Amino acid sequence: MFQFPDKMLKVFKDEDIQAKFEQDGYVILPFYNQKEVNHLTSLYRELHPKNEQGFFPSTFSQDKNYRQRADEEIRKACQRSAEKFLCDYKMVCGAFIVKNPSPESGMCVHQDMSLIDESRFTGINIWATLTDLNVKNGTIFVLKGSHRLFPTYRGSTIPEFFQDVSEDIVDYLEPVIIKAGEAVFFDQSIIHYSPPNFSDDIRIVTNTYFTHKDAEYRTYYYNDEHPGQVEAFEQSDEFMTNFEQFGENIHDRPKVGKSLGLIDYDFPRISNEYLKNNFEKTNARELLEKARPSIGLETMQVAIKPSVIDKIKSFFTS
Ligand SMILES: O=C(O)CCC(=O)C(=O)O
Ligand SMILES: [Fe+2]
Repeated sequence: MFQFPDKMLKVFKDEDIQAKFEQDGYVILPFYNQKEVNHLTSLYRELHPKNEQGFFPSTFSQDKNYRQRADEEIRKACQRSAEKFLCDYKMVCGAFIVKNPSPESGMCVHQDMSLIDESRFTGINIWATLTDLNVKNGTIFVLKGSHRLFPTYRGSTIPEFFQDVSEDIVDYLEPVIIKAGEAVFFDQSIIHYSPPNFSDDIRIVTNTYFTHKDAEYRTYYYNDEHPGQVEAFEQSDEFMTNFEQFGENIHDRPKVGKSLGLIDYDFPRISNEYLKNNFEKTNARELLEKARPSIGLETMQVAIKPSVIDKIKSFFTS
């Protein structure tokens, strides 16, 4: 088990932005200019695999060239704004995350997998949109402040502390409504949800992962042969771009990285009562209901609980 640091190592130049990020677990900032939006949109159209369907992050592609070109070009495009807003950071991985219109294009309520030692560092996504976002075309929803509820080790094999209430969490979420070029910077440990894209157009965002310059990559693995413990692995900075187990063998023990041994973990769990006592209700459920097409509702159930597909399809997800 670990404790969060009392004070996060500073990565935002501006004190107010840093404080807001620490408090809420996310902050919205203007990020790409029109030229950068146009460049990345063309790049996506040039590079992406033609058979892509539903929810599709480039880090999921079997095509290493696509993954690497996307990574390089997105990180380059991020440089201007990253230099403006950030200090003492390293930008580790850039990716496209696309939602083609489909009831299957959502991503369940989740936290992203741990990628660093969170007793010292914070892993942050710059989730920047190339199109205007709204509830219908699949923007994300966040549970404000949930990044600091419990220190967690997260990975596809590790039970989530909110697994008994993932359906109830929807009543407390807030949508992130941002315009093309804007970004939400969010702590990877914040609880978030990404509903399906019910619009007629493709939704393209870039996601760039960064952390403090001194942080090293860590991933965690649970196996019931060791109850009450998780195994930590040291990984290289290229882990996200190169990891090949995001497909069907995501639940296997990692085949890359160096084992750092077993760590005690108390596997926290929360109840609906806990949510009621700690969060204010929002109108998220109503917004989500309204965004669904009015016909065929039974087949358009908003997938909130993780399915096996959800578990294997995301790259930033545990
Ligand atoms: O792009 C999205 O809508 C959310 C993706 C996400 O949360 C993830 O890949 O972990
Ligand atoms: Fe995520």
